Amino acid sequence: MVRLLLIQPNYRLVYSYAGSDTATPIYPPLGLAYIAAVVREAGHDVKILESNAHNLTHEQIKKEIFNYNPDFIALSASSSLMNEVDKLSNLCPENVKVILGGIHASSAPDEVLTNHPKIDLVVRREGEETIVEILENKPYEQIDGISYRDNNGNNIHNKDSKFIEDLDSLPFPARDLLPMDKYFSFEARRSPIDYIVSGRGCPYRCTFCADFITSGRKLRIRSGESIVKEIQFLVDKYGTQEIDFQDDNFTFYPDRIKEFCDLMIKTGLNKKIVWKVANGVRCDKLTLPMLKHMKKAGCYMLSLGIESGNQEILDKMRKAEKLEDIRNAANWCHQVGIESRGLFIFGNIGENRQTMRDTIEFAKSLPLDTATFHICIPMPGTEHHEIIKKEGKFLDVGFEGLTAYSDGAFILGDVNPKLMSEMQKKAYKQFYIRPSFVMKRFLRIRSLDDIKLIAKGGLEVLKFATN
Ligand code: B12
Ligand code: SF4
Repeated sequence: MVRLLLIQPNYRLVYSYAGSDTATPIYPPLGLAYIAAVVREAGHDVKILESNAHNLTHEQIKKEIFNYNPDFIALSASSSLMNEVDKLSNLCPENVKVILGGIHASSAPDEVLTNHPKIDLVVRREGEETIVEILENKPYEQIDGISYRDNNGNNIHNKDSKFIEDLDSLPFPARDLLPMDKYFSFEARRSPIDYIVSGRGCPYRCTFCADFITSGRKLRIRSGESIVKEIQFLVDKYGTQEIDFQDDNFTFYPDRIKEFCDLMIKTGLNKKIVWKVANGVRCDKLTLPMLKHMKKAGCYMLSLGIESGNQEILDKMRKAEKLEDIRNAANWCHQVGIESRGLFIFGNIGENRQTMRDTIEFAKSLPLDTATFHICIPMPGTEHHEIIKKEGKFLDVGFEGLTAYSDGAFILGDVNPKLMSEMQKKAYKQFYIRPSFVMKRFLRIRSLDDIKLIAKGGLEVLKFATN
């Protein structure tokens, strides 16, 4: 038996929603919780140090590491967290192997091994099987999906590990190792809120999206039965009242959605919790009957992955979707009473001021309840990143600059940070501060909580858009 300490870095050091600390949600690190569950099942001792939820200082983290005295320390990070990863790995004792997994490790293993000397080992893609092999001291050459330095300091990348085909066979994430009372989202309708991943991977090829790097191009889904079992467990154990699905492509298989919704209704869970998909669904996969059924099964909100209001730009980003699909989806959500949030990006391939204006006008023309306008962040491993490397220019913004509310990290054609920021602020102002929208929000007030939510959300957006 070995002791593994998993560390979730504090993402609030580099990321905030619309520039607001109080509006920034605190999410559980589900990837690490999956890893922990599997490691525990394999008979090892494991702890998750949630420095994000606890807002720990480096001094406190150092103390925790010392007290737990682990054999291995493993961290998870998105690209924007890599400077923090350096600081954390410097806190680790010399004799302890330090492992990095997650999206940045999977996208840029060479970068990690070359520029982050305290990281001994990189785990690419899904880590559940690989981590157990590492802990059980299998020789590195025999472990698929890892990258490491050989004795001469050369970077070695073993062949990829296989994706886990049967997601139902995984244990639920080890939420008992997480501070479950710390997670919150200011826009949740009910609390406590929890998060579920019901599928991994996506067959589409949107140029800006990094999901395929850890999860692959094939969508693997959990059965409706397995999801409902997890929801029931969360309701029983934590009194969960709201679920947010973090899937890459939740509605891709209509039969699975039907099975899930039928079970929610049959078990009565649709009366106990509400649920939403805030990470975004494809508009072309929604139908009116599907949305009606989802509403009956407890769904109250869907984020629509719209990205752009200009067809040519959608085509260039390989979204494989028509503006008409998007308009239908937004109208149907409105018709059945499911709130919709439009997710938009500025700075896509081929954009200019006019295409960004088209996006703002399109957003305003849809019956959306909310919208977010992100600055495009070309992440390593994505097609957009490759195109900028060849035809544009990356700006030196550091890892911290790789977030959707930073100033922008590249120049490509007409797209530059100044234009993206200007249009992002315009979009927030024009979308939220218009009489018809404000009126609609006020007409929908049902409780004191609604007023608080609208006032808080409104203030944050106003602050961001006007500063
Ligand atoms: C939830 C989420 C968030 C949450 C935070 C979640 C958290 N606790 O960190 C919030 C909303 C705060 C967020 C913010 C941002 N996010 Co985000 N987010 C996600 C999302 C949708 C789901 C993550 C998740 O839970 N996945 C499910 C679990 C099971 O998978 P996993 O985390 O990948 O873990 C598996 C493997 O990666 C691996 N693994 C992971 N960690 C480790 C560690 C070890 C040691 C090992 C062995 C293995 C391992 O094993 C796990 C199990 O198989 C992903 C998309 C996605 N599908 O993953 C984007 C994603 C990670 N986010 C992304 C981005 C760009 C951002 C933002 C920059 C966006 C912004 N608005 O500015 C910020 C940056 C925040 C930050 N600094 O980390 C990109 C990251 C690209 C990159 N190279 O960094 C992704 C991939 C989305 C995308 N389409 O491109 N995000
Ligand atoms: S943006 Fe959505 S549809 Fe496009 S590749 Fe990513 S997960 Fe798939």
